[in-house]
Amino acid sequence: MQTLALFDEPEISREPKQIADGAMLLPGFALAVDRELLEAVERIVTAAPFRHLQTPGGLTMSVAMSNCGHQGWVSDRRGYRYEACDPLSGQPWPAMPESFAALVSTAATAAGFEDFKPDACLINRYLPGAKMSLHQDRDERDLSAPIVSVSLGLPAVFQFGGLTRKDAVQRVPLMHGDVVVWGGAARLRFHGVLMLKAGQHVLLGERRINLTFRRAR
Ligand code: MD6
Ligand code: FE
Repeated sequence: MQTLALFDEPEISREPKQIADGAMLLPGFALAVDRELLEAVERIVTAAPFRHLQTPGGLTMSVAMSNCGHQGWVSDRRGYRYEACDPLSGQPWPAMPESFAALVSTAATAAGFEDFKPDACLINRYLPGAKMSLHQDRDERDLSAPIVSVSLGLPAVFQFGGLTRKDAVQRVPLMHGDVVVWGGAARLRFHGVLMLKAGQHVLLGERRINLTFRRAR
């Protein structure tokens, strides 16, 4: 009885779930390649280590970040922008692994966005206590491309709002292996991540890693 009830739980279904017009949750879409993704992340952050960026307002972000791909998202006192080189090393960001590009393009197609070719992958690392305040992703030149986001490690609660900061916010639990694809009418919605709760994940221990793929240029 218990087991049957568990299989009926909507939150563990693998069915794609529409979060809003233009935004889809693909539960477990990245599970089959989770180890491969994490090995690639290890290689990338050996070359371009996680760091806590400063906001233009002078605050230090609780989420640590790195990037791979032709463009990397950075923030400092001068503002938010994309840079081709890691400011820490002066070297180009590590290349985006073929496995990332393939997964992301398949996910985008499954959500109705054909031919997504990301040039930027932001890698976010959350330790317990880290959070991301409500924001819009609007530093990309071409807002017609979707964004694909892959969650790994500890579960988090994604906040999904509207087109203005004061709009009501939905809470969407994101588990290890979940992929979110959004674009079109959802592209400029406000969103954030609630403070990460302590826990232990079998592959990542006390961490959550999020990969966010975009077309920046
Ligand atoms: C995160 N994600 O999940 C932060 N932005 O850690 C984002 O800020 C985000 O997941 C745009 C689209 C999807 C995302
Ligand atoms: Fe974002």
